[in-house]
Amino acid sequence: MSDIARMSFPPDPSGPRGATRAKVDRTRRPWWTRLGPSLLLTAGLAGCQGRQAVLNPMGEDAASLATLFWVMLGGAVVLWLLVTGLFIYVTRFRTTEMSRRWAEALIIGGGVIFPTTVLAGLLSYSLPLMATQRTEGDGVVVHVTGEQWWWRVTYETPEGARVVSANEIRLPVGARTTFRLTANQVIHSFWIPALGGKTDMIPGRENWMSLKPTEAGLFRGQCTEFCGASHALMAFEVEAMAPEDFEAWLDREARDAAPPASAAAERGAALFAAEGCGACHTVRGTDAIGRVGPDLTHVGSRHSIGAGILPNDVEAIADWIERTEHLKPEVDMPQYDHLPREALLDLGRYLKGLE
Ligand code: HEC
Ligand SMILES: [Cu+2]
Repeated sequence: MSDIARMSFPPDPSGPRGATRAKVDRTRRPWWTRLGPSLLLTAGLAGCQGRQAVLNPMGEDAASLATLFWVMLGGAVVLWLLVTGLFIYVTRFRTTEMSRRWAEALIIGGGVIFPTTVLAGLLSYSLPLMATQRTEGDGVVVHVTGEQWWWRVTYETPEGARVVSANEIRLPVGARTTFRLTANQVIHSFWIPALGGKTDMIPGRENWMSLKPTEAGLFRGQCTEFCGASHALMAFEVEAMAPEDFEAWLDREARDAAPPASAAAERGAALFAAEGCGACHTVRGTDAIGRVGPDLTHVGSRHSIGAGILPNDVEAIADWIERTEHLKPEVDMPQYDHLPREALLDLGRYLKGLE
């Protein structure tokens, strides 16, 4: 036995007796422990119900992908049964030798003709499914840039107006929307499982795709290309809404920021200016015009903050500003842990008020 093997498999101190006992224990295992695997499977399938689930399609493209998955799964099950059946047949029932002609027919038929037909069939079924995602949309175009580790989002209306936002995407239900995707510095990947397939975001290049939500709702998107320390903390909210609600929302999103509505929010706004937050953040209608971080003009109306990692309330915003580097390793924003909690809360009240 090598040293390593001895290290990882120390001899059982209780010797052979221990081994016998283990055997006895196994037969006495309570019946419910055998449920483990099926419980795991159930838990796994329960995951398919969530708002970030491929098998719970809320858009045209995701629906065709889900059908493709079930067709492939069905095909695989049929093939598996066929091969297993054949195997059982030749090992249990037909144990005499096969004639050479039969054997050759089986190898050529089962090993060449059959798989070629099945795979060609699947390919000709699945390839045309990509066409819709390559269909140009007809309403707004959404430009999304993968940043470190957040999403810069710009809506471009058919009239050419541009509305800047971040970390959240709103879409009209029933319309096909074009996404123009790129990245800053490293490759990211853009994926809204409930709505469709994913597309890589590559620095210096623009990829595009389109998506058509068929039902209103709040979904979750996620970066799906490892992009650094906080890759797993790079998500976003997607809200599919009725077309008229979407138009109204876009109108509001295009406006300048609301002025602070309370004394606390005013103190927060003053702190925002004094601490130099505006060097990195834009709040339209104020002196803050930075472009390093997310646009905060309407940050208060987003469903979450920090690219989908925290709820959007005064406490969470204060936490984010105080412990940014702790909440998101290697983040591009310094943390302001020197500020007293009350000041952080004022900042939170100001930002939450930017609806
Ligand atoms: C050096 C640039 C920089 C400075 C200065 C800065 N930030 Fe940030 N901020 C960022 C970046 C980058 C992000 C995105 C981080 C991420 O999610 O990966 C961010 C994110 C945020 C978010 C979350 C936005 C969203 O869409 O969820 C808030 C809120 C915020 N900053 C507030 C502040 C406040 C308040 C200050 C000043 C006290 C400040 N920031 C100073 C760069 C900066
Ligand atoms: Cu990423």
